[in-house]
Amino acid sequence: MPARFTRRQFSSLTGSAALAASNGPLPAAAQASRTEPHAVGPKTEARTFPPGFYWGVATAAYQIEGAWDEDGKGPSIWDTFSHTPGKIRNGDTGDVAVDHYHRYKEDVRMMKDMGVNAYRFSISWPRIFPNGVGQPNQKGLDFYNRLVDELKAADIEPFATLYHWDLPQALQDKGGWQSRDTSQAFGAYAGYVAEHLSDRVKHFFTINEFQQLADTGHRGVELRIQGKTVRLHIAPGLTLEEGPLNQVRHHAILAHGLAVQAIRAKGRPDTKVGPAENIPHALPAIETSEHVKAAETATRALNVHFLGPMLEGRYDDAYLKAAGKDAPKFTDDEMKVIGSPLDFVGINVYIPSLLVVASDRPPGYRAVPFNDSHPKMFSSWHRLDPECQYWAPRLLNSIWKPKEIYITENGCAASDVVAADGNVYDSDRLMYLRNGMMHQQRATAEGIPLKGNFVWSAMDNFEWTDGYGTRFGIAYVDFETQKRTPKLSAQWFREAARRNAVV
Ligand code: PNW
Repeated sequence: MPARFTRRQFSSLTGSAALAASNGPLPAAAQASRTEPHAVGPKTEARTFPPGFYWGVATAAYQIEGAWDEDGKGPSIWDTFSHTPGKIRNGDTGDVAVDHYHRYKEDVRMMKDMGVNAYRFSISWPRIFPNGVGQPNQKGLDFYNRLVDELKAADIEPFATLYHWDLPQALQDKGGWQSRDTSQAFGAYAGYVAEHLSDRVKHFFTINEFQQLADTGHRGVELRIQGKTVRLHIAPGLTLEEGPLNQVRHHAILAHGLAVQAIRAKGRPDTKVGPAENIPHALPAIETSEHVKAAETATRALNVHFLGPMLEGRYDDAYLKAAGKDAPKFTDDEMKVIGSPLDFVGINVYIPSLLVVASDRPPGYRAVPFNDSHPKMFSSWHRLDPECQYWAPRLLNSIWKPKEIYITENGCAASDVVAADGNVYDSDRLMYLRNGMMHQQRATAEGIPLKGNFVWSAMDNFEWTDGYGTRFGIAYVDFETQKRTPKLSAQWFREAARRNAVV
């Protein structure tokens, strides 16, 4: 069964005949209002994105590929973690996932049908270097060659992420991100991939979500959501003290910088590179210059470990002072590498870290609590604030002025089920994406260089410690049969992408 929209699915939902039949013709008042000066109607000009905006979807290797030990792939820390009893809900693993390794052609076709013009996927480091370093595995590279060719043939722009958490286990066994050698190995791997793919892949993201790599993997993080504490702890599942954790954080940004330099050295001259960071940021409670300034100050303070040093080439003095003996060990040369100039900054935008107001006292802002009744989406940690999609790029832009910005992830989980008519009516995701993209559109209208958005995710997949219990796709996947069914949100996406506007 090819994963295309069936004519029946489309016409039953979007066809005008069906609409007229179920809802009747537009009431006279609504028709008349179209000609009035303050008409609210089907005009979308005001919600249009700049020409060339990328309407993308995103995935990650471990979450979709499966084929965990095929064609010479080495094990990653996620293979180890998911094979450890008790780590993943229901004992799920990514061994098969959604079998994208074998079904990539069908998946590219489905994305094309969903109106996607850019696809962010990640490359599995242990497929290319089974031991992390040393001899590359040609069969692993071949998979990505085939995928990229398929995307190009479908006119979908490939955006490749080099690290989406699946560190080769062989490197973990030698200290993982606690060792500086891992940063060096990542640089070499990035250069190798750029050398072989940059004739077709023009955009590379180095590392996905530095805080998850470092903090969530090496200590665990806690959030307060609706009055409850939510704890997240992912592979390799270590619990480090502050000093070693700061060193892991440092090695992650060093790896990023070494990858940027390797891509410049080995890739084609027109290759662009940047990080994909889950930018912690503050929302101003009220949009006045003093509260916005407070949100800027807070956002800068929230980014002292990762984006700050990457974009400024130095650690914040107050951070180093406060860390004291736990501060990372680093050299001036390393800071130059970390601050390597970037072509763009990718940001995953899900939740604000803080809601702030201005304060006369240091540090110049005051966090106000989120109400226990503040709404959330289906994931335990997912506080709902569509405004993020405006404030994250705006604050990133005003603090660091990157050349270009991409929203590399934006989406939500939902309790999706297949209805009797075969459709998946993900009303909450539809609401979420539409509202979020209104705020992205505002950012572009104000001149913020936001060039594209990648919905997380193209299809349901292995949601890390939640296993297959939390669905993020705009296409539904039956995990037994691997059948793909684009959801209602995919139909919305297709129409919005076609009109390059929020609809
Ligand atoms: C991201 N939070 O993880 C990852 O990049 C994806 O692989 C993942 O599937 C997706 O978002 C959905 O979870 C996040 O607590 C995990 O704010 C946690 C948070 C944000 C992103």
